[in-house]
Amino acid sequence: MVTRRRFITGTGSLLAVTALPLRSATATPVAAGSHVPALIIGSGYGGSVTALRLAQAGVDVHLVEMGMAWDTPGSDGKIFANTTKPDHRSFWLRTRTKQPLSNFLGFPLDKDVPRYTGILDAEEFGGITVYQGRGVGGGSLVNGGMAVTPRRENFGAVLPSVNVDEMYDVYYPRANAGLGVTHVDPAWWESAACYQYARVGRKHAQRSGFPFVFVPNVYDWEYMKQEAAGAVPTSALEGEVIYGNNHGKKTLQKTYLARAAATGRLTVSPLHRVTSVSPAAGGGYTVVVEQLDTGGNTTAVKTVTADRVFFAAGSVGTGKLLTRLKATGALPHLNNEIGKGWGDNGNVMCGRANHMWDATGKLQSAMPTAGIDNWDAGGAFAEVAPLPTGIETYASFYLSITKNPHRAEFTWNAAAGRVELDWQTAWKQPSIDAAKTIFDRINAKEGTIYRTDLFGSHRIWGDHLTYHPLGGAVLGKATDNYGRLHGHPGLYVVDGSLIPGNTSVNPFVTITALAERNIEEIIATDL
Ligand code: FAE
Repeated sequence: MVTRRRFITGTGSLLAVTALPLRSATATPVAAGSHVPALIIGSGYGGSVTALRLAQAGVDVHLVEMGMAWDTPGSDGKIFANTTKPDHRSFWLRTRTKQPLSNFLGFPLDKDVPRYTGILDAEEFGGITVYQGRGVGGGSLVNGGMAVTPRRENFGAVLPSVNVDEMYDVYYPRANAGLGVTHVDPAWWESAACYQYARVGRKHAQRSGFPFVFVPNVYDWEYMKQEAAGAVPTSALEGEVIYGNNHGKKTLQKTYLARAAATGRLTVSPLHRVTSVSPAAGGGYTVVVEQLDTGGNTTAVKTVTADRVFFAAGSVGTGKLLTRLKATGALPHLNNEIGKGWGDNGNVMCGRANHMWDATGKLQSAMPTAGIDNWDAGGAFAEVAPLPTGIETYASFYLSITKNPHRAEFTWNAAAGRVELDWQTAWKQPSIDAAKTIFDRINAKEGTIYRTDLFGSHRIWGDHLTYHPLGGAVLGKATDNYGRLHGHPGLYVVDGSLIPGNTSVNPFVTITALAERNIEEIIATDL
């Protein structure tokens, strides 16, 4: 039985969030030659929290986002493409899809698509593909909405210099409220056809003696109930997730960014990419911004002066930008911690083949609700993930977050003119070992086997990728204890690059809570 006690706690007060249109804010991109008080690079969690709190403090905020606004339907009447039918909207500047689940029943799933500034970036480094959201709202546009507060006793290993009481008493509750985090109704969940896959996941976890925990989400559960009842257009129940969700998910567009826009102090520039930040002669910083078309071509280059610049381009975006700006002398006083401490949050995926009597359901909600917590004993927290193919697969699918000790570093390759990341594929072995502490036992108990057809042929582990890049400008190392970059006053890091490689659970609530904590201090002290 599901009990309230079993839910992961710490979500704090839950505010209803109203969806407001962002269009008014997106219509006026930043003008070339302008002088602005605050420029934010990137509109994910860190950027959106920073935008709201600065705007509320009376600061005019310019948010520069390289991806699209995602506020206009395509020719099919929908803003976002379906998970099972990726099209030009689905991938960032690729001519062929690179789907995280690349194969099914031995058949490769990838296909050619027109090159377009689509929503999901599969950014390839030597040893790992890093998936990231692109557009106004960043990762909130593509993620599974799992809004997990780490267990308090694990927090010290995540950010040792941060006051734990403050985080759990003030900033996690504030983040959960701002994001609109809620729990699924357990009674509905018990009988909903779209969560049969999760109930099978629970049965197998519990029969092997693992703690099964419900996790909160930012999806509008009332909307999902209506989807299941056939009363509204389907979205999560249509499998919509990694290429965007057309209805029920409370993305940052509907939460933090809508509230920031409502202050009247927010300017958003979609399809604008920051390429340089350097000290300006008269104080502040010179920011170079490229305007892009939907083919990814630069149509204009703008130079803007900003009194303060907030790096919120995500772990990879911020890590790469700062590494290049330091190495090329644009920001010469950054310290030697820049680019370091990068990790993949221990992500590894796998599937299990169930018996015919353990059907997982052809209707699967794309929003996960639960996980298997073997963090203490085996170093793994496994999300029971959907496999929304529209057919019965008899498969259970999992994304594990594991205690992986490896950390990579961004470095500037001057000859090639690019930033590289030295992560090695073999570094996933500790993650596989940790995930096996759960799934070997479940397979032994159930008399089942791993699927070998999801990531290629005869391959069990999805160990080539991460959804959760973290680190690259770590709090208390590259920055002070509140994200101020050492060496250049007025420059701040506010995103997932502050977190040194792992959060023990899905990361966006922690990124949001940390941004809430840091911006409060910065507004009080620096402005
Ligand atoms: P992020 O949200 O990545 O935002 C950075 C933004 O900066 C992006 O919009 C970029 O386009 C933009 N940008 C980058 N470079 C530039 C530049 N030079 N100029 C202008 N703009 C730029 O950063 N996490 C969870 O907690 N729960 C989940 O269920 C979950 N599921 C996920 C599923 C998928 C498929 C993926 C890809 C991620 C998932 N995540 C999940 C991870 C989560 O979305 C991610 O940790 C956060 O989005 C990171 O937040 P940041 O603010 O660091």
